[in-house]
Amino acid sequence: MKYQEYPLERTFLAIKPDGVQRKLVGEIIRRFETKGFTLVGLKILNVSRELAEQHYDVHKERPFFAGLVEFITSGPVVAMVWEGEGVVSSARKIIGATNPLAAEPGTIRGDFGINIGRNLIHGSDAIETAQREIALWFKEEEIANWEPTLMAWTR
Ligand code: 3AN
Repeated sequence: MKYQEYPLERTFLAIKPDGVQRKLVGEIIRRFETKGFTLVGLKILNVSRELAEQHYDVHKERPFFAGLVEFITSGPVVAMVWEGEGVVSSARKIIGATNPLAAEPGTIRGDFGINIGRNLIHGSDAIETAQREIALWFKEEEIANWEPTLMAWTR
């Protein structure tokens, strides 16, 4: 049976402008690769105000909403889709707590950040959120399908 008939869990991750400007893209990708997850979507882009507002829609009533949109549109962002069993919650653990000062050492935010408004990376908080965010940021044809033989060692 084909691998595509067993779709694995997916999450959406975005390295924010601070992570890109600090040249942490390789370091961040390395952490998810070496954990064993599979990269199926990857692009660098300047985020439009419209995309930013849709992405952060759940926060639109929060006082920091304008700042969030301002920041995510301020420079290139690396948008990614990662695949693997349990990837949504595992990626959140690898990323660490929202406030980098509270994030454990060993996590991305714990190792590289100090500012809640500059917390380096976004990760979907649930499977349903991931589906919404992947559809918002990626076209169907921008997602790669790995051959089952290549996937075998992670399953
Ligand atoms: P997370 O990114 O850990 O899922 P959320 O979804 O609660 O955190 O918040 C979305 C983004 O909003 C965070 N990544 C952070 O950049 C920003 N944010 C959250 N809380 C605050 C806050 N109190 N002040 C400024 N920015 C915040």
